[in-house]
Amino acid sequence: MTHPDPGWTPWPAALASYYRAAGYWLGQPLSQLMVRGAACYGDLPALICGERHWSYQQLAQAVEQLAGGLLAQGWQPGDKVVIQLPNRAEFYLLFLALLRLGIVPVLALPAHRRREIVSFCQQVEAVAYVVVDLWQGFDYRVLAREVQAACPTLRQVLVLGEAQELTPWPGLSSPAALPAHPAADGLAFFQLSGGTTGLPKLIPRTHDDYYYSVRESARLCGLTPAQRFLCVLPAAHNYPLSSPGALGLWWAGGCVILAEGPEPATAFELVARHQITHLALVPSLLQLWLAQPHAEAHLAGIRLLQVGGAPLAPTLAQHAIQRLPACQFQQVFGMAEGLVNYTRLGDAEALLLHTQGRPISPDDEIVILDDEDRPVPVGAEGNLLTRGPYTIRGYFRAPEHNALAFTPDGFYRTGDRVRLRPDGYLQVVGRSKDQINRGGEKIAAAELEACLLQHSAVAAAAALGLPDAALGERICACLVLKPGASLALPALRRFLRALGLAEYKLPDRLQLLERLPLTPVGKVHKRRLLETLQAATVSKD
Ligand code: AMP
Ligand code: DBH
Repeated sequence: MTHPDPGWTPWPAALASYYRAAGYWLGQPLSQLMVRGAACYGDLPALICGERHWSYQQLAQAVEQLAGGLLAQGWQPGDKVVIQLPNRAEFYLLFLALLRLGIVPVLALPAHRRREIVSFCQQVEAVAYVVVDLWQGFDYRVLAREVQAACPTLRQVLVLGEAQELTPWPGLSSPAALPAHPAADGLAFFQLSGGTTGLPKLIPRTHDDYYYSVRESARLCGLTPAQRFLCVLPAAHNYPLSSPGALGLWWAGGCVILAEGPEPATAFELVARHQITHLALVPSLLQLWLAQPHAEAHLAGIRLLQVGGAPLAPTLAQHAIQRLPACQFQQVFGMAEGLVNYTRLGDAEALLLHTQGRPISPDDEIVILDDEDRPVPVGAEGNLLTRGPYTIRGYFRAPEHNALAFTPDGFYRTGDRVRLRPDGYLQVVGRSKDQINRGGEKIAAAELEACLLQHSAVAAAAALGLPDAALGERICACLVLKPGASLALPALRRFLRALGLAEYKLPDRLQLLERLPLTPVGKVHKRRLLETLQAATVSKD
């Protein structure tokens, strides 16, 4: 074989044939979703963004035209493009147009900043970067110029809105003969990992594997053309994109309505205006929404309420079930690396309250191991590892990290501590990975620590997730300062922002310490540190 190393690990050939034979992998690229949508659901509403509406037919056409426009810019199949757009229709149009062309997008989030975007662009050698002009007071064109200066492979920055000297969003009147649809077993796009290392890792998803997870998710969530899904989480995130998310809705013939954000008053207004029937929330949002006056009246039309992305307290789940009796409640425990678990419609309340569901596929292999990689007894707590028809076999161009994050036989070490019940349902009890889950947003402690250590006043640093009633966890930076140095939280946050770190990764709290507790091998003893901080907080109360 003379192919250059693609940087990602395909499934072994025997397993791939098995997944095809089992009907999981159809040999169809994700771009078929829109072709099929136009054929099956033609004039039904597919997408609403503000005052703009698209039927399935119109959406398919708009995607083809945008693809033509991108070809006219000189973009080519196989190119890598970082896209960073807020919840606007153009995000989906661009994503689908790129899939149609076999151009591989990296799905950055609007919250990402220079440090993350430069890392994505450099890792994939991106030829283009797509942003909006201004959003929530932030000028992405300024960011784009900084990114361009750091990334020599970037030939173009495309801007939705006022482009200034950058390239404007291509006009939709560029009919062109499009190339053939891409190969289904090839790389479709990069999803992002919350990560556990110093730099964010990229998740290579193929057409075959993602399409399978989307179809099955739509089926087991009982989606029909009557479903109307309000997307309030960032549209590029794996959960609202595929579990079953917008793509699942389009498989089933439903309609996706975009909200710019999860703010309850605007979301409730959209729920009413568009007769929304389906929501996908993280626990902190569920709590916030239910605390609003007349929440149950606002949400009375919801028929499917999904909650996932972070641990959900059974009391909050119970509260939601009681207050929204006409609604099916569902827990979702998923990861952008693949494996997604759902409680099933009609499951007993005990399952809905106390489990995070079971895997999508009968061929999702689940093993629970102790810290020495030995199987634990059935029902005992341990580390969750998984392998299956839509779980990646390795991060992109990360051989050293992959040797730790995957077993030699291809199981992904999720870093989640779980129990596997005899009935096949999982309960998430914690995590072993050094990650903070702040309201569903994942922060790799190592990445934050690497940034903290760049401050000239800092001698040693540890980032911790402190339990928080609203967000699940908040970020605490525990620092040992150099002799004579001083540092306060606002200045620290300014420093990290200037390093180009995303806002959601900035510490909520700063704890100065004389020294950090260490384990016998000299690593920071995070459990002890957490216990010390919690004890100190309790004694202060
Ligand atoms: P990522 O790998 O960045 O996509 O984040 C996925 C991680 O989010 C999982 O490995 C879990 O740690 C966490 N997560 C997702 N859903 C849930 C859930 N329902 N309950 C607890 N943790 C969750
Ligand atoms: O947290 C996640 O990453 C997540 C949660 C629910 C996810 O990727 C998913 C469903 O697909």
